[in-house]
Amino acid sequence: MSKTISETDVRSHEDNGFLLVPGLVSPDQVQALRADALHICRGGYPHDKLETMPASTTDDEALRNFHCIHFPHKISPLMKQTGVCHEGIAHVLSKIIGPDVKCMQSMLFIKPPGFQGQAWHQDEIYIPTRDQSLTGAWIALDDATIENGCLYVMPGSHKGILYDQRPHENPDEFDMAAESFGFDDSVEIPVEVKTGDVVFFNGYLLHRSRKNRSDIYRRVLVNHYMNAWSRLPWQTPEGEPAASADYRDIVMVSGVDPYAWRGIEDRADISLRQCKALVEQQEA
Ligand SMILES: O=C(O)CCC(=O)C(=O)O
Repeated sequence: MSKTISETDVRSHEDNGFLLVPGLVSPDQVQALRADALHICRGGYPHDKLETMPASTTDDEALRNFHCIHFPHKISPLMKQTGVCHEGIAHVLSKIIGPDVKCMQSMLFIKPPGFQGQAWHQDEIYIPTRDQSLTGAWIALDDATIENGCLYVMPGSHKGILYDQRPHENPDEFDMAAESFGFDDSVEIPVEVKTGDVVFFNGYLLHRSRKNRSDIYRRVLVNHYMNAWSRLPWQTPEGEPAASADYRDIVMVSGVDPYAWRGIEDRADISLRQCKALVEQQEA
């Protein structure tokens, strides 16, 4: 039986733009997701972007190559079943988004020791839903602390605008993604969490994470969801009318798909943000 959340939790998410649900993913499920993350990094799922590593490669050697793997659920049935479609996560989403919920993206952050975080941003800049229902579910596969680069949020910022972005000037702290600017960030708070906790956050919420200054990996699976009734004009192929565009490489996780008649597409492929590339980029 999945954990249920209270009306107070739902109100808190509405007011603050984020909600921490402790222990939503069980220790067994975390263990399976960690093992699967390692399997992906070792090239265990055949894919031209993922080199198969020799059996002699240590776990550390396999993991430390990767900062983030986008769309792991497209190659791993476990990332899809246990991660994207997690029953407890789907239940919480059905309360904070609405009964009908779809997922369009997953991201597996490995974030090894010494590697950077993400500068201030809002996820709706990248994934623009029509009804502002974009919601991230940030699943901690390790304890996330200030030292190893936990999430920081600006409570209530989801009630504001989408801010402009610019290149940031702190490559030691943040990776190459642009930063949002034009707001007072003095009220940011760190969201330190335990393994198995899940942080839900709205796509307008300003958030960032800092460099991993510990010797512990900070593994996180982040999946993005939205109201299934809102079409998603994202990654629209050239020639498709923008006004009615709807990204259909989705996974339904709760309720019914109002646009089922449009079918499901197979568009997204995994992409890698590799540590080596980041190091070389910084040294260039
Ligand atoms: O966990 C992180 O380092 C950043 C995650 C993030 O920015 C996101 O999921 O949008």
